[in-house]
Amino acid sequence: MKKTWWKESVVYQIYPRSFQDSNGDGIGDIPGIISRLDYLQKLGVDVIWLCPVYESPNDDNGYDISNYQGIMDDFGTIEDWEELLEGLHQRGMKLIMDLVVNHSSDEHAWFVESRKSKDNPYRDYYIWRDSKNGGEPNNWASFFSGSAWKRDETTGQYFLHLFSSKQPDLNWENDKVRREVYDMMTWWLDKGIDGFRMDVINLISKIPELPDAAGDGKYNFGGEHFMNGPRIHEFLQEMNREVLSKYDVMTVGETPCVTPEEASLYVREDRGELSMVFQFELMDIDAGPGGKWNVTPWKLIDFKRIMSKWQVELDGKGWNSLFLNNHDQPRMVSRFGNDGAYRKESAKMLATLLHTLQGTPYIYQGEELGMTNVKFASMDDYRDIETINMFNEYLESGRSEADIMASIYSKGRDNARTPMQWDGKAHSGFTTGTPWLQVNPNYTEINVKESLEDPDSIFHYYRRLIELRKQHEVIVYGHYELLLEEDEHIYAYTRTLEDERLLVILNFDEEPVTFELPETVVYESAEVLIGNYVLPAGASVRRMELRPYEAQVLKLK
Ligand code: TEU
Ligand code: CA
Repeated sequence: MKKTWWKESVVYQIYPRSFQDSNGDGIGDIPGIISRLDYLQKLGVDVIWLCPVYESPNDDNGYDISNYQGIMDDFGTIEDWEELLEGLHQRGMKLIMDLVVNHSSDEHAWFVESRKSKDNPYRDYYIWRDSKNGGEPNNWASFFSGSAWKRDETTGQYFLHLFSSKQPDLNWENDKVRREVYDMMTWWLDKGIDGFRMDVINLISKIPELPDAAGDGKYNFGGEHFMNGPRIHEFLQEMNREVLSKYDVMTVGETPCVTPEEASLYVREDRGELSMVFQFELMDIDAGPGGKWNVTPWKLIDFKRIMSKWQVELDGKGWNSLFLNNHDQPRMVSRFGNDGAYRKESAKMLATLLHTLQGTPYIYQGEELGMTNVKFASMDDYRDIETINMFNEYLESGRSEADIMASIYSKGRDNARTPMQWDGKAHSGFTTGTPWLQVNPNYTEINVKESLEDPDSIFHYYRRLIELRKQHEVIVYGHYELLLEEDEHIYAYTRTLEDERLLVILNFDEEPVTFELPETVVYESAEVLIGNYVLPAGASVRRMELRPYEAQVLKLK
């Protein structure tokens, strides 16, 4: 496998609205991020992925962009942004920007023009269709509830919006749209950024006939007609040729619903498309038949099967991204660990997994503190458009409020978006004003200040994991092999690179459990690289009594 800097890097994701407010308006901003660069450097991360900071009316917190080349007033100015980039580069860190080009805001100048008339030069920048049988052009559902179409009064035609009605989908069939996007990307790259995270990039090529989706609901998921569509690889190869190939950058495509076979088409090194993709197979592990809100218990056997499948099938072909949460997902310690009695142990155990698989690890802000999900008593305290739309739709369909709140508590996107917990002072040191979204009440115990002071904290454990990656090539490039496939409590595997070998042992249970190393793994000596408990002197790796959520990484010789 070819060696590159982005394979050896650890990425830290910043959701700017919730990271650090600098001026007391309750909204995180760029000067706030700048004031925390030393913190990020201390953690040791290599790359920052900055969620959208562009001009936006904030229907979807910046994922609805009204000007791709301007900074949102709430977040600061382009000069602030330039200072941020410089501050990162000075500290040896890189910056990747969010690229949201499946759709724009309806307040973008292109759409303002587009909706004016059927013969406006910008009409074909978006996807317009006539009504069918007096209703929408097809039966597709929006990801954010209801139809994916909205009728526009001016011309009587409908426009497509796979997300909110303030996020019209751009028409990638139009050469001019692609040219505009490539020019805009070039403009940012020439400013010196180090790459892009590409929002729902596998949705940009739709089957032009836009056929009805299967299903008998009023609106149905139409993914088969717009995910990994007919021209997707042509578009990405063109983007790579015209733009990306001219710079030494990393790209990560957000690609929901891809299999490893499909993913390899995006990331195979001989294809010239993307460095890696975010796939969501693990994120779907607790979704029931009705989708993400229908939460069902997950099993470790399935968890291991999914992780192993991606580890094995991409090995030697393309690069994995590794994440257990982000700004759209619940907090990992609440979902896959234990956010009660074993919060610290389980957060460290999950971190051990994240940092010892093959791929590039992504840390979502606050994860390094073991931040948890939140339970607000009232819907008035929620801000996320997906959550609010779902609440209204489900309430109308007769589901009980208690039932819906339970779904929100375990899956709502605001779980990840509560402000960063810096210290135990009012509003966790995030703002001196009123935060746009309330701080999780557990900030008095879980915060940066406490974590920096405690040598045994989750933060310091992450710091050591990141350091280890720099010292042992096997952590980055080693081949993965699953052990104890059928074990319902233990996740164990080896990583091998020539004569270097690691053994990773993780107890996913709150009960102690006995680990027995399969006879097939032969070794002479075992040295502990990192663990969340101290191994008793003389402990044997052949047979170990694992404590609740114990994690050990051993170097075998
Ligand atoms: O998310 C796309 C996506 O498919 C989902 O994860 C989705 O947001 C939702 O949570 C499904 O339940 C990206 C961004 O990460 C997200 O924040 C945006 O809202 C969305 O695209 C639209 O730009
Ligand atoms: Ca602010």
